[in-house]
Amino acid sequence: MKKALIEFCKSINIEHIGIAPSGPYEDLKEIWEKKIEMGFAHIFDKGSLDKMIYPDLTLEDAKSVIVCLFPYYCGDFEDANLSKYAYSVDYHITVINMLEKIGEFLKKNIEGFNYKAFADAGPLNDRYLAYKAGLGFYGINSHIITDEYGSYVFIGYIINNYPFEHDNPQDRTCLKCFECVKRCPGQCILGDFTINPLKCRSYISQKKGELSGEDVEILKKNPLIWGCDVCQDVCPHNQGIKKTELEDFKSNIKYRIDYEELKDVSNKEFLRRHKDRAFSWRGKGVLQRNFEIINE
Ligand code: B12
Ligand code: SF4
Ligand code: SF4
Repeated sequence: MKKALIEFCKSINIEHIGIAPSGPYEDLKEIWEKKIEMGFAHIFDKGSLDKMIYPDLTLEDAKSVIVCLFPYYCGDFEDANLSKYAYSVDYHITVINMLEKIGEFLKKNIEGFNYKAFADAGPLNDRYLAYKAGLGFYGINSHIITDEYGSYVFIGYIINNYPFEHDNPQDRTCLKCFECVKRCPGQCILGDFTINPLKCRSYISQKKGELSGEDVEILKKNPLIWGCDVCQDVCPHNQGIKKTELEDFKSNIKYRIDYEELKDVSNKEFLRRHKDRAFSWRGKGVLQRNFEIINE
């Protein structure tokens, strides 16, 4: 069945697929408890820690987790002011659609097959699953990195009740050149494969309301009004990589929002135009504020 699953995934352009065990993930629990101790956990809004460790709290008869990567690199644009992950239609939509295709295929081929598919907003830790499923290795910048597509890959997974044979993690990490640590605008890459998310420019660019003086200084260090790509752009694993083959991530690209649009268009109209984009979920006010801070 695993062979049939891999074949099916290839037929819909998913090259990176692996199987993670269905937990419990005791090693992740330790990492997470450390994060809570350091005061970094409250922004994640992840529901209960138990749900992250025990997949059977989400799917009662969970036996394995199918994990897939979705490459999204489609080139560099000199005058971009949005982050690469937000150039295309919102990846949550694309990834869930593709995972649902896999779920439907397995439902037709396995009696009693049951599953739940997630991307980003699910109960488990996406990077941990990709690591466990052998799909990539950890970078000091905390990303999951692949040889072909670098770290510009989204992660999605399907908790399911079929005991697919697990894959093994890759026994390697990134090159540890520490270029990401040196160049990070928030100086928040801690050197142990984790970051302080509260000082991450990506987080600050998505924060609502008035920013602290320190946050403003961090924001000013880079021209992107949404997200941050510095720790990926400088990484040697992201040089000379392949562009995505996925239609959704290479077509209908929007890498820049002009100030006139932010200033002159109502929030309602802005959302009508861009509601299928990852950069729009906080509304246009946050983008306008960022633009003004960065270009003052
Ligand atoms: C909250 C969140 C954020 C927060 C906090 C991020 C953070 N690093 O903590 C903010 C808003 C800052 C953020 C920013 C970004 N995010 Co984000 N984010 C998430 C989310 C929803 C939860 C992450 C989380 O729980 N973090 C807590 C820390 C402790 O966990 P972690 O970094 O995910 O993974 C750790 C564990 O797996 C652990 N670990 C476990 N086992 C092992 C084993 C070994 C050997 C090692 C070394 C480590 C290790 O170490 C990892 C590193 O800290 C995930 C999706 C999800 N539900 O998992 C996406 C996710 C991590 N984000 C993603 C992306 C694309 C981004 C941005 C690049 C967006 C942008 N361009 O602006 C930046 C990158 C910032 C960075 N350097 O991480 C992708 C990453 C894909 C990838 N290839 O790794 C994810 C997986 C979404 C997805 N489904 O594709 N994000
Ligand atoms: S996304 Fe930007 S601010 Fe966040 S860790 Fe990477 S380089 Fe630092
Ligand atoms: S820039 Fe260097 S240290 Fe940072 S993730 Fe890439 S290889 Fe690792």
